[in-house]
Amino acid sequence: MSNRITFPSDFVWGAATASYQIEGGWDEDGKGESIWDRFSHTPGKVAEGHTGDIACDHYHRWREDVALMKELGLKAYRFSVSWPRVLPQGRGKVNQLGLDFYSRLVDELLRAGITPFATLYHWDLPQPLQDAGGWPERDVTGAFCEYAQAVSRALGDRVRHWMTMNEPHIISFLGYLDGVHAPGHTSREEMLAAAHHVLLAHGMAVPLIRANSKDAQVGIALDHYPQIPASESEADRKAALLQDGVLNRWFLDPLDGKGYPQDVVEHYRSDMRFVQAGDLQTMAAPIDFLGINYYFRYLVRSKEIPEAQNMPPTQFSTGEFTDMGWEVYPQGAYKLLKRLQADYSFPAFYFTENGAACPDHPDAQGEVNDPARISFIKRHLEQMHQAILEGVPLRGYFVWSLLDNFEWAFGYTKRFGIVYVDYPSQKRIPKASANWYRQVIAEGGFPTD
Ligand code: IFM
Repeated sequence: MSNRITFPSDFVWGAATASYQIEGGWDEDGKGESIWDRFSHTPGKVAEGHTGDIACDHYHRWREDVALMKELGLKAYRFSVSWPRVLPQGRGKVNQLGLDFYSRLVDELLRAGITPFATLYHWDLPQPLQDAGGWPERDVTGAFCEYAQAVSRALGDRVRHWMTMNEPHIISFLGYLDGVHAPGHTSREEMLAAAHHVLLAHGMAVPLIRANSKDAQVGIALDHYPQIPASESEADRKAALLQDGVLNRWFLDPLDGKGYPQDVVEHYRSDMRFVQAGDLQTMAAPIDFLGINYYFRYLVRSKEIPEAQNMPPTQFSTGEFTDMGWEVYPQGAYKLLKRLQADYSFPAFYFTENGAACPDHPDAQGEVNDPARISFIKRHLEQMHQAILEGVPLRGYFVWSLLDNFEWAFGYTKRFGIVYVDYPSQKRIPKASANWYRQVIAEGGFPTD
């Protein structure tokens, strides 16, 4: 006999995307160059030389994409605004045509009964700001405030749900330490300063958004990685704790008013000269929700810490993996929620991203069957449901992603969408997971096996 899982009736069912990954129109209507335009146009940076120049052509197909969302029964849509579309130079003169694009999108969403969740920064920094030093330079925080003002003034009468930043850890680590994301730098000091200024800019922007958007719900989306010691040994447990500090607590603690975690400060041995009086207070501006982006865990085994990265080595367990090589670990969703509730004071949570890359292809009938993705989402939702039953204030779930799209350094070689995109024709084909998700939304849950 099968049982059912039923989510609260006001649970927000959504899907997420990001500007650079889907929009295309990279130099249209006055849009300025972003660091991802520059990076992807630089040979050797992105798989197969792919760029976001056209992407899913959402800049032209937004109306049809909203119709698709409606057809799927989505209650909410998380998108990001392209900073250089709105402020081509990063600050100064506003490009009205850029703002108009998002204004039309929001109107269309509302007409379709879909609640817009807007993210201000999902990695497409205006190139002129990078030329002036980028996130490691404190001045960028002022530019971000100008941008947050412009967008929240224009959309704040209709958008109530806001996220300032997407994944400060990825912005700083992959962009300024590992160099695999734009702008491709490899400096520990730049990484630390960038992370600081991203959190600071977030804190500075929160009151601006509130001033422009009545009754706004303001949050930030962090990428989270449960750190599981590979054994019970003291060494593995210590390594897992440190890595939790590096990847999770470094961002969570300051947002929650705890300042930077001391064990990690000592680990970095940085002079932290980028921290100025009042910064920690600004970063801890009260938020209404924490966005959780969750994909996989780390299984941590202690060895010596490689000085170059200053990170303990990690080892994934064997088992089930997605096309990204990421381990499928649904229990992480439950563990994360319980941990965040126990250790922090955020009033509510949304799963702002979760999903799987699969090697999807249309079959002879033109259908795309993706049972692994359905299974992935279903098992993660089961874990979230359990956490809700135990009192965790999880308010909604956004699958990553609505559409197959530009997966950063992997270009279009990885498919995360519940909707297949045939890039040459730009045809959208809802995958089996989209049809499954439609039913889950309509029924507010699903049968368990
Ligand atoms: O595609 C990304 C997204 O832009 C940010 N979070 C993780 C996703 C999958 O890698």
